[in-house]
Amino acid sequence: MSAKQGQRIALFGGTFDPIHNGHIVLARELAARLALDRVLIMPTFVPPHKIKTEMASAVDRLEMCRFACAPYPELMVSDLEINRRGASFTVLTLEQLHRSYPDAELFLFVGADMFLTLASWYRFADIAKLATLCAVPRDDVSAADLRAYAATLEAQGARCVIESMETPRISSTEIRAKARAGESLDGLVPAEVAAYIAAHQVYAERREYRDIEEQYCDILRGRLTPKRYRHSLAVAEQAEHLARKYGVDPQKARTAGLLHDILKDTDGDSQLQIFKDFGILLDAVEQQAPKLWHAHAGAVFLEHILGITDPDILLPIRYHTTGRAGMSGLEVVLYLADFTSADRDYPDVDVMRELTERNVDEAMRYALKYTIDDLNERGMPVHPDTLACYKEYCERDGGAHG
Ligand code: DGI
Ligand code: FE
Ligand code: FE
Repeated sequence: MSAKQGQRIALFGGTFDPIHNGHIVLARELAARLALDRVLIMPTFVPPHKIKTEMASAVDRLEMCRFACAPYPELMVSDLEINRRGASFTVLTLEQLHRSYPDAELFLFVGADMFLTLASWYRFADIAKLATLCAVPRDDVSAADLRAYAATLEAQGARCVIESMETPRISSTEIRAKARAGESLDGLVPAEVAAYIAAHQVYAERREYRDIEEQYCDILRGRLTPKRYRHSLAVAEQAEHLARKYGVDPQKARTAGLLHDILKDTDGDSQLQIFKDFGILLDAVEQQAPKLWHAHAGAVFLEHILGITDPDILLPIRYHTTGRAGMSGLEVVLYLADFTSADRDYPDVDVMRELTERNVDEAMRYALKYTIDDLNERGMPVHPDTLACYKEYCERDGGAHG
């Protein structure tokens, strides 16, 4: 992206599934009225488990935007959010734009219904500092409604612009239905977009959708080295196997195994940025041990960026490196799967595998002792969670033997 300093740049985000003439008219009209140099049309990433079957792929949504915007120099398509492969909070996207264009004045277009919820958006105060907020009234949300709400936002320091204008009433839902039925999309989308939809059968009825796991794999391939990717697949297999054996949910174990090292190959600064973005403070040992970050940052990333909400999946990932006192069955399964997956080849991996098959408590004691001894030898700090976990399993042993 290239933009001169001091430019006026607007962010126009949405699923754009597909982009249509209403979006184009709106973006161009706002660009004219607000004297904008550029409007960034930014299709949002949709996490795998939230994709509805009739949705177009991210690639198709992006391509359709590119075709639609090509004739207009003031419109520019941005793949920033889709390339991040994670749902983006508006504030994080604005911060990134601010870093890219430090002297630009930023504007944020928000749909009329969403505008009325702005005060509750993540880090709204920072959004308000970064951009002027713009909305356009519609049939169901009047200019008066928007202005009244804007006044409450302005009282919190926001700058707002409410612009009334005539734009074609077009719905993406209706376009998808027509496309599926093979009806003409004339007047609804630019001709190039209609041609793309037809040529690629973007909304065809019999479109096959890949399952969620395959889409997670896509995301992992984009973030991990080939070796670490293979490790993740192996841990998923082993976690599923152990889950069946020890009576916990095999599907959840598999998902946790697949995703447990998602940030292992992400650089330290980016991991620290994730902690910062979500207000997480590292404890003393974590601060000294970057190797521990990927588990904690990974869980935060999966929760906030990929939108995974199930604690049964998040907690095993959060604690897969240190363990902790009071681990759930799924946490133990992932912890042991990481030690015993098919790709592991440390000296006593066979002992570890044998114990894991035979007795979970003994396996945990062995793995934790191995880790603690190894860290001690290398003069590295052992995390209190690791020690508390080890202590718990040692006490359990005491109980078993009277
Ligand atoms: O990510 P993996 O390599 O698959 O495995 P992991 O998540 O168990 O990471 C192991 C690394 O984390 C290894 O380099 C040792 C380190 N580690 C594990 N527990 C502790 C620890 N480092 C410190 N400083 N303290 C710990 O308690
Ligand atoms: Fe790990
Ligand atoms: Fe691992």
